Amino acid sequence: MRIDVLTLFPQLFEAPFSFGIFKRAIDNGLVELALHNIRDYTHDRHHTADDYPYGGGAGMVMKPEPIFEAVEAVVAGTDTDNEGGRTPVILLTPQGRLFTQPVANELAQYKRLVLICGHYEGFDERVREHLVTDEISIGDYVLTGGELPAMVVIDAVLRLLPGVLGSEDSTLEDSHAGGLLEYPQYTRPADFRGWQVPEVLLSGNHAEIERWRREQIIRRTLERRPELLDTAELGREDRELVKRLTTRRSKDNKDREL
Ligand code: 4FV
Repeated sequence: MRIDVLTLFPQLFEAPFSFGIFKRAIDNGLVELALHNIRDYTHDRHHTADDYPYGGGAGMVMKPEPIFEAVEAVVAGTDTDNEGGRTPVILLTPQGRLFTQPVANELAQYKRLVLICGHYEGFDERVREHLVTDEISIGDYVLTGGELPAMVVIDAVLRLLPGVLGSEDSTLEDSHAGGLLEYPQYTRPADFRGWQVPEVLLSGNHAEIERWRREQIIRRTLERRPELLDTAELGREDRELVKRLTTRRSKDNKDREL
């Protein structure tokens, strides 16, 4: 996969992708990360990439010209090699659709992605209207720039690509992989400060371990993110467990009220 990033601060991307898993993936040619400084597509002496908002108001707005020129230069003559159709040109913005695991899975299908990182108050609206194919938000909060959101998207997408994660790291059991939270994990020592690892995990009884883990997934999701249960694929046993746990919980609440 090739990811082109348009940013005013390309140096921000050096560190996160020059270690560990991503460095290996880039060195193994599984991933090509191309950083483009938006200022390189300005033509005035000050390399101006932002300007005052029409209609007044605080802050500055990113100018359309350098962003259009940068994207057109980056994607020029390349759309054809993307069986999946047009290369997604994605704006990182709080106004975008929420970034989730299913969105990461979707983006991981493409051979190319173009990510545009903003700063200041945001982008001239004509960038949204006439250039980008998608807008993504990593969450309902406001950051100083789109670089960290772009890194989040890159991290979540690259780890899904075949060969990026070593065999020991599987994405299959991730939280959210099946739309539910993950089961508790333990490693040695079995006794840490008197806190024991659950017996079942030391039993070697894999069927029992699988049952315990599934129950933990349901319990934890019900406790922390019950809304996820509405959209997840639940088996019959899962649904019975949810019913049992919710009835018990409402009974406990009633008892508490008494
Ligand atoms: C953001 C987010 C985000 C808004 C103003 C950059 C900042 C500044 N991007 N998910 N949340 N962007 O806060 O994607 O331009």
